[in-house]
Amino acid sequence: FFWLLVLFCFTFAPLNLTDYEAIGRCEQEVPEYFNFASDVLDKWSQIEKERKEPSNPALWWINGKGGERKWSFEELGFESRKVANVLSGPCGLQRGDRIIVILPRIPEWWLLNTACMRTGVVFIPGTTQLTAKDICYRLLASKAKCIVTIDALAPVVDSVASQCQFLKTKLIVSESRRAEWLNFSDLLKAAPAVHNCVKTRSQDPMTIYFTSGTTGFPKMVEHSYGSFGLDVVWSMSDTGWIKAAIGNVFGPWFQGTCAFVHAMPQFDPKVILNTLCRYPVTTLCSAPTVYRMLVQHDLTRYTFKTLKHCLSGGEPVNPEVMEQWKNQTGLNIYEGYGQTEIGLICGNMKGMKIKPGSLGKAAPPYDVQIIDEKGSVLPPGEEGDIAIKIDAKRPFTFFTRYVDDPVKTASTIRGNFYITGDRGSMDEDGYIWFMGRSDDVIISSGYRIGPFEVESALIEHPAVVESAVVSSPDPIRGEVVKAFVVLSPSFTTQDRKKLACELQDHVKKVTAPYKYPRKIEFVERSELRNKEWGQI
Ligand code: BCO
Repeated sequence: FFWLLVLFCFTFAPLNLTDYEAIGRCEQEVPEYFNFASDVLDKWSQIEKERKEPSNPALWWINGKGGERKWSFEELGFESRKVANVLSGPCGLQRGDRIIVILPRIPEWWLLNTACMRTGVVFIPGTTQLTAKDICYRLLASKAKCIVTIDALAPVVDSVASQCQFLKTKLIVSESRRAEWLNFSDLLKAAPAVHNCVKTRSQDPMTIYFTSGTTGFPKMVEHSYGSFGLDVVWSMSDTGWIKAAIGNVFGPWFQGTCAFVHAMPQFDPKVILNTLCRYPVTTLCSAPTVYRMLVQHDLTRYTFKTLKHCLSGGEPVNPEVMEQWKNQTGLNIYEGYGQTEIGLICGNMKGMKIKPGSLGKAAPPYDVQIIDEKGSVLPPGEEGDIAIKIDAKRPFTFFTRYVDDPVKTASTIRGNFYITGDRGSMDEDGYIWFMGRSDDVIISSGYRIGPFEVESALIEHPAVVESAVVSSPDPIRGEVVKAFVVLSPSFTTQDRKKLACELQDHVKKVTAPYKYPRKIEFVERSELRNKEWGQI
């Protein structure tokens, strides 16, 4: 999305247009030094002052309960410099240190994100669905020195903090005080407003995302300062995912555009539809599952006065939902295909002919090809691995590495190509068609779920002897998690319906709830053996 948005809106960017285009096409070197806060945000702040007329806000946040905050680029700069002083002062963080930020969609998340750029502290976002086990794993694996969260998750952090030897500071965003935790608002009030942004090299680490794989626990995808544009852009992604960075930070702010945020405690299609009627949102970006849920409602009862452009990403969008959305709103859904490691890979750019069901064409600066197992490019129409040509130089927009995992990092390269892990084909016009994952990662409602993580959670329940977790088709969520479970002999007589609910609740407690198996099938080993031997 980053490149998609940047490309749409080059004209408005404060930096030199020709430079951007040339860098995007890999014809010009990436600048040695780049920092989004000083090189983009502070420039917009300057432009705002020179315009001497009211501009669109940089951030427009509402919470549906009357709470509202609007910040200009100048206000964003002022507040984020104070937060930068909180990080390097009371929190004791230095450039290169890592911080885990587990916050819902509240303005403080945007301030901390920007403050990390100003201080050179590496920002590691996490979804608020994380459990004690997930948080402990992330703290240990990342060696983060500081964690920031809210009241609801502070006790969860405390329950594992003693096992996390690298954790030095806990910062709470709350109106009340908590023992052993620094209070964000107290520190912010006292913090000085002057801060000099660090000079960062384009290749310096900026953000780390945890992303699931088929085996083992989530990997750490590292992005650099180099790897990442007058509209009101509402991108609904949870703050824990790269889509929030692309759609709610870098994309809109590169153009000097307003990032609109609705802090919905719970996903509710009616709230989304009413918000689109009430607020001047011009661009909407969300997972296809959201569109699938929205078209279940009678959309003719709602008038979206300003909505002009709809984007989707995170999972494939089906032609039926595109048609239903178009019939009811008159608007197309422009699908983007990407991943945590790379950002946007293919997309349906504005003005381009949309072929429903395809991922669109390669997004600059990428040369996307379909290749076979030897690394040879396949002709149009043939299925293979969706790959990105890297030639001698790795594109600067790529993640830098999987942290602490050089073997895994190397395994993504085949000859002159980066392997996405997805299968597909390309047609004669250069459109890419998605076929599925080449591994067992499950893409449900836009979430990437590793079967190993769900199996690990299930096995912790006394009723489970063994389990195998796979994807299962679903009309709304695209895919859902399905678990085949072999029960312990002492549980075989129990009510299966109740037991399935118990196992689902158990998984929701052990790991982030979005991963829970929405389908469970109990199987017996003998059944599997008999099936194998053809006796059933
Ligand atoms: O559906 P259920 O009610 O049975 O379960 C839901 C929640 O109720 C439950 N839950 C949440 N917090 C809980 C909890 N249960 C117990 N304790 C808690 N604290 O867990 C289930 C969570 O599922 P969900 O998140 O799918 O919920 P929901 O409300 O159905 O949301 C629907 C969507 C569409 C809004 C949501 O699935 C979503 O946000 N999907 C998009 C994900 C996304 O942004 N992906 C992009 C990743 S980045 C990327 O792909 C790279 C692209 C460049």
